Amino acid sequence: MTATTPGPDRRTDGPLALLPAGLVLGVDHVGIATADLEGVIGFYTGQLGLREVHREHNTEQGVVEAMLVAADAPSVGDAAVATRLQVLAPTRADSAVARFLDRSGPGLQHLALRVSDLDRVVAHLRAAGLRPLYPRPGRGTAGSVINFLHPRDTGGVLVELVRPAVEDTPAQPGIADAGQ
Ligand code: V0V
Ligand code: CO
Repeated sequence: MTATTPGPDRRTDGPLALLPAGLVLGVDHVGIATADLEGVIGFYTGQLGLREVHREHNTEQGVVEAMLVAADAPSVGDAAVATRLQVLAPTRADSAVARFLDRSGPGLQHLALRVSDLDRVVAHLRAAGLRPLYPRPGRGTAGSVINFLHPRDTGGVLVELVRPAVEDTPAQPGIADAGQ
């Protein structure tokens, strides 16, 4: 059986014909909401050997967030290429994470897909009739830019679209503008 290699010309019909290849790169991270940041981090680092590679206070989102990676994740370049866990604790009562905790309790809050060009993906989604939450990109972790799709539009999962900061983006064969 011959392996098929995805390429820029692989889409010829159907809805995906509108989405250029090379824009959606994979799962960047999964977001876990908690009121107990240190407790959750302690579980994943202590029991499962993950390591914390980043932490910051995002005032726009009203969260403190920590990024964790598996200790044995591939280290091509750096941890930016590995799928991560993002542990989020609210810093104000009106933040999205605080509302999530009030309604649902601690647990999985969002799924983040890594994209190579956020503007193009958002434009594609708008053209398809979807409603990304932000009119302009928001500020994400470590200098990334982000937008979200409401769970009502996705079958129940809050989907984040994240374009990593340029220096965190591994080279993507065939994506000429990935570093811009
Ligand atoms: C709400 N719902 C969810 C949900 N949040 N369903 C699944 N996962 C979630 N996280 C459902 C809820 O059960 C209701 O379902 C319905 O949506 C309520 O909609 P709503 O009235 O719009 O609810 P709100 O006011 O809680 O707002 C939800 C949205 C909000 C998605 C609009 O959470 C938001 O703006 N999220 C984007 C920002 C964010 O999440 N920031 C934290 C991560 P029924 O009852 O209608 O069925 S920050 C981050 O990841 C960063 C910085 C990074 O990665 O760099
Ligand atoms: Co996130």
